[in-house]
Amino acid sequence: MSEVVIYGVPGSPFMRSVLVALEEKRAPYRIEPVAPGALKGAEYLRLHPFGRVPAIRHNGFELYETQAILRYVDAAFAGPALQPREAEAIGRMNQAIGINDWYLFPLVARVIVFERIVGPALFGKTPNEEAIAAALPDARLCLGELDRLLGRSEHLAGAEFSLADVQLAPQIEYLAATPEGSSILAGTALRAWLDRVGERASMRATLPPEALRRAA
Ligand SMILES: N[C@@H](CCC(=O)N[C@@H](CS)C(=O)NCC(=O)O)C(=O)O
Repeated sequence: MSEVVIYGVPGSPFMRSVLVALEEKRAPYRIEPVAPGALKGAEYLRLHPFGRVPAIRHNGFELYETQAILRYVDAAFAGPALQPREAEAIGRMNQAIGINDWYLFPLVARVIVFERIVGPALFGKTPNEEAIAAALPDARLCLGELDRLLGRSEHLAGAEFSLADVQLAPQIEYLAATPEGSSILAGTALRAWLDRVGERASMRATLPPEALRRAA
């Protein structure tokens, strides 16, 4: 089995989702770290013209966009299926992934996690309290809606662990480490889900670098 090369900034929650999927599949992989300052450089832009992480190369095949990579990994490797087969579960999985990509990451995590954790730990910045306060309504909406959709299910798409959990858990784990995320999640089913999913070997094996964990 040839290894997957993952290009990314260690600590990126999107990159961690890819690592979690590979761990779940027990697929061989190697991380090729990219410095944040190199993301918009000519060399990296050849691999990912939008200058984001992650991107992968596998058997000469190059791919970027986390959703696409996750589905590729699920199709390319044996091991437990990471996508349900039943229509409603497929719908829920894709809905949760959409909420992440359109609302949770750009409107909430990108602000609160950056201001509280990434900025101070990696760039020595002081949190911008106004930006954090402005993101709170979307944080309540996103986490509240994910909590509602999860309901009494074990996982986001229903009974089975799926790409929805793979995509959302790294993002929500970071948010949960901020005072704002922690307070919104307190006592919710989503908090219990995060604790359950966070105990999986794939999540334990892919923890963010120490500097980011210390800052949380
Ligand atoms: N749609 C992309 C989003 C990836 C993304 O935004 N990654 C962040 C790191 S977590 C990034 O590359 N940020 C660098 C930047 O915004 O310049 C995906 O799903 O892979």
